[in-house]
Amino acid sequence: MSGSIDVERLAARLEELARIGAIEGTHGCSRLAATDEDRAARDLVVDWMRALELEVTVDAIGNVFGTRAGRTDGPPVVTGSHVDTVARGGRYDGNLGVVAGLEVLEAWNATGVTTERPVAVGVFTNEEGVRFQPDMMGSGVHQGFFELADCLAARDADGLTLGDELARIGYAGDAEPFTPHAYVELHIEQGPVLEEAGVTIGAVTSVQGISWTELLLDGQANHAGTTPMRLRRDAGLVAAEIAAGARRIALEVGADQVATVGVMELVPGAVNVIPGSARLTVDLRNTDDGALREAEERLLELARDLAEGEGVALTERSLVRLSPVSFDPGTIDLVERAARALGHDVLRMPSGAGHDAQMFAPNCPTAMIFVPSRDGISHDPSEFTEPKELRAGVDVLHDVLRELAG
Ligand code: HGY
Ligand code: MN
Ligand code: MN
Repeated sequence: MSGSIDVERLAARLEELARIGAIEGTHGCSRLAATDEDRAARDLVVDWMRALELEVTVDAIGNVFGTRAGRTDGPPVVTGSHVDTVARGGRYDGNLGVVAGLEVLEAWNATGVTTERPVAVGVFTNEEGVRFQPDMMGSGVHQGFFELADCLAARDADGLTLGDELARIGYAGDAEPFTPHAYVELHIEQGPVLEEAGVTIGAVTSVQGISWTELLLDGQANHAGTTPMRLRRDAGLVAAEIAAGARRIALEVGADQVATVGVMELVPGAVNVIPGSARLTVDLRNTDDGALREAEERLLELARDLAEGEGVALTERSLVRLSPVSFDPGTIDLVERAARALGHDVLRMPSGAGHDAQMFAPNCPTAMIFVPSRDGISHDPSEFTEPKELRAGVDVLHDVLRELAG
């Protein structure tokens, strides 16, 4: 830990970021990827980076890196996360990892610490995948998992492409991707595990598999009053039955399986019109890839049967499919050792959420540090983590980065 870590300064920066796209009357914010709010948050972080005399670079998918020189050149140790949020998000998801990385570098600037290797703070484009799919897009392109051209061509609901939007907000860069010496990310847990265990630090062992599918249903809009039940081709009914079926499949597959229908749009969406079409998304996740595949197959089989039974056409589109990823044992050990040396309890645990770190894991020693989420809530404005827990997370990050950077 460093005496120069200032958790009030860190909290003030989280507050300043949270004011960008603030949701009235809450502590949360709305900052979808490549919107004006995302630009404002990026600009603020770049200002902080410049004030710390970091070398600021932007790559072709809009990832921003602030790099502090080491005594030698060569691949940097990277930390960081994302500043884009879900549509109604909290202030800690992603933002904590960026601000904590800057806090560590600021403490080193203040105390004249030098490191063998450079250390960079990354701000990765479109981690959330809400406006443009897939998620973890910037880190995925950076680490060669997603194709740059495909991601720049991704379109939002209004048909705007990410490439055009990055150019519009001034974050279409040309910095070359690179393989870090190591990657460590501080993030809120976003679930109930640490809080229920009464433990402050999570040493994350892996990220579970993620499967997102969009289902389009095309039936027949008709009059709600004059159309006999036997003549209906009700896309809304099929959408609702799929959502109920997703929950049943998750419970039947059991263990870590989770299923979420987060988007369900019925058209025309009028009280007296049978929905002619529907768009829904299904988010399936599991730590076990085989079980996840079983859940995916059962969900699609159910959707096809339900659609056929109602005479509704079904179009399936996979939005993202990521297998479970394990982090580096040596780096996980380093996280646990650093946390225990600081007097914190540590729990080894998988991550239920996707993270930029999972894109680095195949290419360099990678791990994550979790701090608790109050009531296990995240992806909601009420997301909260105690200042003393923020402090613990930054202290562990500091010591881990110091060791990795030499
Ligand atoms: O969906 C996720 O797990 C991440 O927040 N993008
Ligand atoms: Mn996140
Ligand atoms: Mn998130």
